[in-house]
Amino acid sequence: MLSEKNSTIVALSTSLGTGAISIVRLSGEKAIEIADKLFSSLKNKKPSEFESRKLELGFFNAQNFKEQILCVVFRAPFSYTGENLVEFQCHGGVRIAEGVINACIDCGARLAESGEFTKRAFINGKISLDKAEGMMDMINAESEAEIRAGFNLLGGALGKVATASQSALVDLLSDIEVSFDYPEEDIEYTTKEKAKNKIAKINEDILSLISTSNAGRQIKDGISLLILGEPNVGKSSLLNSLTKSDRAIVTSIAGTTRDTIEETLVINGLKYKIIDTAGIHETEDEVEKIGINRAKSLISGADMCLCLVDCSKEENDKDREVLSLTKNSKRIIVGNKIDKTNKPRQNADIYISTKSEKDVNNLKDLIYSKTADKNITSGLVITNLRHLDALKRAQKHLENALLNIEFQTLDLISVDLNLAYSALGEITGSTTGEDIINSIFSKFCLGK
Ligand SMILES: Nc1nc2c(ncn2[C@@H]2O[C@H](COP(=O)(O)OP(=O)(O)O)[C@@H](O)[C@H]2O)c(=O)[nH]1
Ligand SMILES: [Mg+2]
Repeated sequence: MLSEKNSTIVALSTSLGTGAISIVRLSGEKAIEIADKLFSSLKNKKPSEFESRKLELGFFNAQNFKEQILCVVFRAPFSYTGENLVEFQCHGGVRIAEGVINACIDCGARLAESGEFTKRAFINGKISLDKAEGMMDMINAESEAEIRAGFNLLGGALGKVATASQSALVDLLSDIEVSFDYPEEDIEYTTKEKAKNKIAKINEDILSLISTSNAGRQIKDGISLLILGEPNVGKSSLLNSLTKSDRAIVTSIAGTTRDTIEETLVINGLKYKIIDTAGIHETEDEVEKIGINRAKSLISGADMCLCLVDCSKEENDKDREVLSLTKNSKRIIVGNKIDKTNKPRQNADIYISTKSEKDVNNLKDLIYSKTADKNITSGLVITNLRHLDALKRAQKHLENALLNIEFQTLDLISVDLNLAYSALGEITGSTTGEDIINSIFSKFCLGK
């Protein structure tokens, strides 16, 4: 609920479990009043008398325990939520934090919902939706590239572009409004030409953002690397040696891997999703057949195929099939089992041995250099599907406006411009509906 602004909420803001300290946050109209009932400093001062943002040592008096802890008061609007906010920093441990929370609840607070502190920050204008999402992306990041993308969002890089495009649209809409007042044809004509150029410029800006979304998907989900090759060529061994794990079963029995196996790997700060597959060959085994078809069906969607061949042997039909299946894909031909031969008997882009680990690190470097385009490693990237969807809808309306401007009057164009404006506003949250806002914050962690 966006409307329930007045209740005072409380939650554990550090993670649940045993640790050095726990921080309990209390936010809302009665936060300081509640804190006054529970805490007094060593000098016998109450939180309402504390200086803002200054830690005070004192005693927390709950019904069942008395504990020496730290307390800090943030007064509205200069707090994370924009409301009065009190933080209690106590010794770590589930029971102590629980005691502090329960005491706050007994005094009139209620337990916060997931993301409710940040939702209040949004409602109070402390943070825009895109920034809040960037912060969450940083918290959940598994790679440096994700942290960078989250940091960009949190810094407002996307919000700035969206807001700039919105204000360009507002300018344009007011120009159009003026032209209604002077409807002589020549004025209409110049306004039309000007309008066309302005719309085209905004459209270009948005298209260039949309064009980063593939890189954004790769940053968030990982760049997919599909390992393909005949049975026993060393696919599962490669997955294990790239990820330094024993994730996939390795045996000398052909057909061991029947389903796809996925693992995550980070190379130079980029996340990769490695997929081990069933070996490609003719088989009567029904389960293996399904696995082989699955492997084939993944080829077109993979960001990169690693085609494994056994370079100690001559090329065979199965190798040829793998190479023909991937001929239109981005791929690296990897000659495995170089430890078994002095001279490779097949052409490959790189020769390695998963057994002796020879040149596996060079393969990582090669993978990185062939997949890390500049969209991924720098600049503003669209990593969030909600943002992408809003941009695409805005772009569609701008395109409509550009199509129609030739043979429609400007007042009709302004309908599409208004729709583009409101689609862009969904990014920062200025035009986002309550349901969507609630669903975004519900995905945040408790106490955030
Ligand atoms: N000599 C040698 N044997 C390897 C190498 N890589 C894998 N093997 C062996 O080849 C067999 C099949 O390996 P596996 O990873 O299960 O192949 P997959 O069927 O393609 O997944 C196992 O006995 C591995 O130990 C390598 O680089 N050199
Ligand atoms: Mg295998």
